[in-house]
Amino acid sequence: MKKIVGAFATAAMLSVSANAALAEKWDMPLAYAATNYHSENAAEFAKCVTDKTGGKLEIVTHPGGSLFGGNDIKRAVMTGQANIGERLISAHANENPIYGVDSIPFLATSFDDSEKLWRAAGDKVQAALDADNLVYVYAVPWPPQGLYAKNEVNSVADLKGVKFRAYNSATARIAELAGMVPVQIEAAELSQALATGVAEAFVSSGSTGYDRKVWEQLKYFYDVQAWLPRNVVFVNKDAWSALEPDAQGAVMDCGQEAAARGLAKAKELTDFYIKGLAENGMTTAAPSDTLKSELQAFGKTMTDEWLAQAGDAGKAVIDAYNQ
Ligand code: PCA
Repeated sequence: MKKIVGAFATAAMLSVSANAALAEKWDMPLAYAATNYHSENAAEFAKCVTDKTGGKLEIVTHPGGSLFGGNDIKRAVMTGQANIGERLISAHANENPIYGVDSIPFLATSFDDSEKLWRAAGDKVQAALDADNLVYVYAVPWPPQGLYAKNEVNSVADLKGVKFRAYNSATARIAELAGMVPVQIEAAELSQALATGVAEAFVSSGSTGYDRKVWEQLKYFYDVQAWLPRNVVFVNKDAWSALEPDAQGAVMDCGQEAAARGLAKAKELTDFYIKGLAENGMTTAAPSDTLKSELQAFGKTMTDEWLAQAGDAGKAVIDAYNQ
């Protein structure tokens, strides 16, 4: 009897360890706050994959830059330090201009146009990621980008010498064109940068201003609607290749759902965020005609610069978008 129980126990233990060997856990670094809709959406995506694979592939999100800061997430996933991650892709436009296609000022300024642009750029973005040892899963836009400032801004002259928080090369270039002083800061460090005077203005969506409670330092939000940048979720290619086909299918299915859900959330929350800024004492307004036309002139310069950098591939994307 004892022997039989022992044999059963051994068999049970073996099957447990066999399952354990099959089951995989992937850590998913996220740069933005746990309560931000991108992070909540990623947590739902992770649960979807875990459920669909019956726990064979468990994905665990780490929001707020807690596992890797925003600036380190892409490299971490490229090198397999994490198997999956989410990153503001335009922050990598210095590596490949195609990553900056979503941040060309005044090219695509509405959700619909931003979707159209992303469809036009899709193959090229995926190819760029592939060359970086990454597999594209899904992307979700931020709401349209506006200008945050401490003091009233009626024209670009009012921005001269201001310390400006940049999050990618497009925002840094705007700072340069406007005679501001750019400093690259992740959203997770934004509140502190404003509180200590390291930054006094920035371009972002209502979402990030709301998340970071920037009304504690800044008083003005101009709803410029300059572009809609994206967070992209990607997987390390070697980790991807090692997955069973059904797990790969689960990741892509859940990714497609996440793209649609995230887009709907972004649209739904756009006004809520701007109202939130106003309710907390900020002046929220459209930019003056002067400011708008000056920023549009920067947009023209930056479109030409982007096209010069991105060559034929870039031109093909813009042509497809304009069709
Ligand atoms: N929020 C992010 C990127 C764009 C946005 O709306 C940020 O400010 O870091």
